[in-house]
Amino acid sequence: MISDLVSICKKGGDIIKDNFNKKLDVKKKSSIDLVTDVDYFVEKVVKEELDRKFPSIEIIAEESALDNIEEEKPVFYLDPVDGTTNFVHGFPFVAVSLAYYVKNRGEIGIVYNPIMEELFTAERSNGAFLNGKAIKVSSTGEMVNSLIGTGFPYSIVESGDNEVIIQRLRNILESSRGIRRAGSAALDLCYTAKGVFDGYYESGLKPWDVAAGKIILEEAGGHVSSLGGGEYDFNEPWIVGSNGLIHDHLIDKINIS
Ligand code: 2AM
Ligand code: CA
Repeated sequence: MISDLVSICKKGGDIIKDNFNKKLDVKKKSSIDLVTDVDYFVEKVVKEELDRKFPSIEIIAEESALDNIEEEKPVFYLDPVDGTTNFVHGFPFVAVSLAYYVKNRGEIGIVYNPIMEELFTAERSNGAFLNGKAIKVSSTGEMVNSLIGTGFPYSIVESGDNEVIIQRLRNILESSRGIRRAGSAALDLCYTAKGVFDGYYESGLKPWDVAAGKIILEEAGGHVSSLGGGEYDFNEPWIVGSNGLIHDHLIDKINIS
């Protein structure tokens, strides 16, 4: 199954690559939440291919998600373009993210960045790979030696009260080597899996943003949790991922509200 899914993601990725740095028709879902015709087109092509190969498996995809999904059933989570703002602005941190879940448990995760030609893959209990080579998380054990990824919800503009978000940033800035805000949750999780980031946290995400990256990070030896440190599920407002070693230290800095 995974090789079929990789081929399908590559088809989607080719469309992203062909349209990167081209003039795009950009629409707004909210004041800073963008969508382009490429998001819709990649989603259409990937969904058609999935339907053809795996007709009985439900697909939950960003641009056509329904509310009444039975997540107990086998399901694909698809984000056709994760990092749409990056895509629109020509920042090359953009990916197709596809995951296969059975009974709410991740079985396969694929995150493909066609611009940087990075294909992250993982199957449960079989390790995580970047372009076919095994990857694993960093061995950094202290916050002071850590690079931390994060992201901010699109609602940050409307919400007005962002003091807690700023306080978390302050805590990380004052305790780590630095913060990166790269703009793709799927790739942030993969960069934690690859040992580039030592930890990552974000709120306000949807299943298709994190479903694939979560398996990849776990299979690379990392740990994923809620803000309180308990098990992460898609209903949790916050996701925290790390190499495992700094996990509690990271939570200590951000679990402040
Ligand atoms: P997107 O590019 O597919 O929209 C940036 O911080 C990351 O968070 C991206 O992966 C972005 O996904 C996602 N993101 C931010 N706010 C979001 C929201 N309200 N709903 C879904 N995804 C969001
Ligand atoms: Ca998207």
